[in-house]
This record gives sequence, structure tokens and C-alpha cells, in this order.
Amino acid sequence: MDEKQYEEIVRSRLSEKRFIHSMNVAKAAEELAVQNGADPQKARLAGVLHDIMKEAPPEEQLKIMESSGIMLTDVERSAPKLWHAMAGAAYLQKVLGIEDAEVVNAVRYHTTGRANMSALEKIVFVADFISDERDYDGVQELREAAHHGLQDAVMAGLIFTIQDLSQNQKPIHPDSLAAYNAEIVARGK
Ligand code: DGI
Ligand code: FE
Ligand code: FE
Repeated sequence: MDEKQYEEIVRSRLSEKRFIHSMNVAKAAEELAVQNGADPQKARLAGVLHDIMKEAPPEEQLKIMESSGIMLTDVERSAPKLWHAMAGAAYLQKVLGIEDAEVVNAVRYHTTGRANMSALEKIVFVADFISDERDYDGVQELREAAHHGLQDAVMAGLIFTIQDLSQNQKPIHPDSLAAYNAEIVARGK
């Protein structure tokens, strides 16, 4: 399948609004890949696909995670917003037959991040924050950070999310914390 065909599958599974978001993330990911010496085509594809399960019914998300052997932790079970990333990665492998682990992992970790992310994982993580339609307070700073360097933008995104979650007394996924800690420790070296 080529990218256009994947786009049509994504279009059929999402509202217009979220399809536009996905296309904007694809565009941002492609640009970040060019700037950072990563594969623009792969970045674009991962961007197109990253939210493919976002609007699937929770039961469908749980089912595909289960069938691909993903066991939810207590934190994951209590935070349904995290499911679409894991379910999306499972969908790529099981339904779309995508075997490229880099693309699958970029989808899987796009919401939480994780320690020692690949370039493609960082690119999709950041592209999701800075896509053209985003208009939250601070988005301009994040866009600027992204043009300075991918790592600065990853850090800014993690701080943004961790702050927001803790302020709202929501559980923070260990992968988000591990991503944050790994970066802070690396900077101290
Ligand atoms: O799918 P999008 O809306 O484009 O963006 P996303 O995949 O980054 O999802 C954002 C949501 O996920 C937002 O409501 C915050 C939530 N989230 C991100 N990291 C964590 C989290 N929720 C919990 N409980 N814990 C996390 O570590
Ligand atoms: Fe998402
Ligand atoms: Fe998204």
C-alpha cells in the first residue's frame, strides 16, 4: 500500500477535524525529518497514521490491544486517552500489515514519549504538539523550540504534559516520566 491509500483508510476512520489534524501532523513530521536528517517519507507516514484509532470505540481499542498481547497496567487502564496510541500500533501491525518497527513505535509512543526515543519517535511526538491547527497557550514557543532542536522541543512537550496532568490530578504514565528523567540526566553529563 502507498501513503495515499493509508490516508484514505485514516480518512474513513476519523472525523474530518481529526483527519485534518493527522494530515497536519504528517506535514510537520515531514518537515522535522528534513531538518533532522531522518527519513521524511517514514515520518510522513507515521504522522498520517498516528491517531488512526483515536475515534474507535473503547471496546475495539481494548480488543485489538488484547489480541496483540498488550497487557494494560493499572495506570493505562485508568487513562483511556492513552489507549489509542497502543491500539494504533497494534492496528498498524495486525490490520495494515506494517512491519516497519520504527513506524509502529512512533505511533505507539506518540502520546507518552519514552526514554531513549528514536529520531522518528521524537519527530512524531513533537509534530503532534505543533501541527498547524494547534492553538493552545504556548504553542508558538513550542514551534520555536522545535526549530532550534528536536530535543528541546521533546523536553518542552514533556514538561507541558506533565505539568498539565499533575495540575489536574491525573495519573502520569511511567514512560512520560522516564522520558523526562532520561533527558534531564543526559543534560547533567
Ligand atoms: O491524540 P491527540 O489528541 O492528538 O494527542 P495525544 O495523543 O498526545 O493525546 C493527548 C492526551 O493524552 C491529553 O489529553 C493528555 C493525555 N496524556 C498524555 N500523556 C499522558 C496522558 N494522560 C495520562 N493520564 N498520562 C500521561 O502520561
Ligand atoms: Fe494521539
Ligand atoms: Fe494527534
